[in-house]
Amino acid sequence: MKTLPFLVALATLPASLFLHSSPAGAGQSTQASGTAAKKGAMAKGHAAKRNPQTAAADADTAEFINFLQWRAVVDFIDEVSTAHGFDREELESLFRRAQYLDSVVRLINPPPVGKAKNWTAYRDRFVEPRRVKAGLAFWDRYEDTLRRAEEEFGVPAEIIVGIIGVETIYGQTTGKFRVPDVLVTLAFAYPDTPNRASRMAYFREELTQALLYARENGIDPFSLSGSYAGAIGWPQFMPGSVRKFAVDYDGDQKIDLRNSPQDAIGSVASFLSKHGWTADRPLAFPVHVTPGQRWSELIGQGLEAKFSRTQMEEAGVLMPDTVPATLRYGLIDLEDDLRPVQYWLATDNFFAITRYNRSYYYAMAVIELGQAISRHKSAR
Ligand SMILES: [Ca+2]
Repeated sequence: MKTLPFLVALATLPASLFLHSSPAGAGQSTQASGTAAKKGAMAKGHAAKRNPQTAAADADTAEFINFLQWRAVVDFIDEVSTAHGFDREELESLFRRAQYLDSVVRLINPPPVGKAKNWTAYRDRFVEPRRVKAGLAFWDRYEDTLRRAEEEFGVPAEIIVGIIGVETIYGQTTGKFRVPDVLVTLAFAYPDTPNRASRMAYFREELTQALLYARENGIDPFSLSGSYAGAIGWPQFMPGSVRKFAVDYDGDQKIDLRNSPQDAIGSVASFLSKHGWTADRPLAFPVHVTPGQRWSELIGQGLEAKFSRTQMEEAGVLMPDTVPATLRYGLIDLEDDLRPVQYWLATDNFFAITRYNRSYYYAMAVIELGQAISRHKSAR
C-alpha cells in the first residue's frame, strides 16, 4: 500500500495556522455547472448528495406519458436511428415503456441558492463509522485487486476505496431507478433551470450511450438500474463513462459494474488515469493566506491546477518548504459554519478526483474517507 505523500489530515492542523478567515470565494460554486460533466454531476455536488433510498421510495410518482407525441422525441429517434442504426420500432417501443419520474425531476434540481457551505457537516456524512467499517471489509476482501490496480494505473488503493465508499458504501446504495426512465425523463422533461438546454443535451447523449451499451451487451436497457441521475453500479458511472472508461478486471471478458466489485476497482483506477492522474504525485497541501492580498482571486479559477508555487506566493499564500516548485496548483477553500475556512493547494491528482464529481468538497471527502480506512487498517 502506498501512502499519500504530504497530505496532512485537517484534524492535525493547529488552529493557529489559519491566519485569516475570510468570506472570499463564497460566491463560487463547488458544484458542477452546466459543463459537460462526466456524470449527472451537477446533481451530485456537496449539497445535493441525497439518499437514493429516499428517492426510490418516491418512485410511485412514475407515470406513463405519450412521449412519442413529443417533437423532441421524434427528432431524437430520427437522429439515433440514422447515426447508430437502431431500429425505429425498437426505439418507439422504448419510449412507450419508459415512465416519466417526477421524483427524479425533483431530485435533480439544484439546492436552494445561498445555502451555507459546511465542510464539517459534508465530511461527516461520508467519513463515518458505518462507511469506514464497510471500507475495511472491502479493502481486506479485494486487497489483491486493489494492489493490481495500483500497480497498473498508479492510483493508490485508498483513493479507489474512498471513491467507491462515498459513491455507494461499497455497493449498498447503487440506486433502484430504471436507467431508461431516468434518462428519458431528464433528456426530455428536465426542470426549468437556466442550464436546462445543455443538461437535456447531456442526458440525451447519455440515453444514446445507454442504448449502445445495452445493444453491445445483449441486454434489455430496462434491466439497468441506477441512481436518480442514471449512474450505474458500485462506482456510479454514467453510461457514456461505462463505455469509455470501464474495464473488465475480474477476467470474465465482461464489464459489469453492477455485480463485479473487481470491475468497479479497475474501472475507477482507469477513469482517474485517463483524467490526468500521475503516480506518486501529492494531492494537496494545507496552506494559510495573508490577509488582504490577491490570493482570493486564485480561488474559483476552475477545477484545475494552473498556478505555480511562485504565483501562489506572490498572491499571499503561505506554504511549507515541502511544496514542490515543479508542480502546478489550484487554491481551494473549505468553508465551515463554525470553524475558520481551510485553504489548500491542490494538484492535478486532486482535480482528477473532481472529474468524477465536480466538487472539491467531494474530492476532499474521498481522500479523507480513504485515509480514515487506511489508518484503521494499519492500526489493527
Ligand atoms: Ca468482468
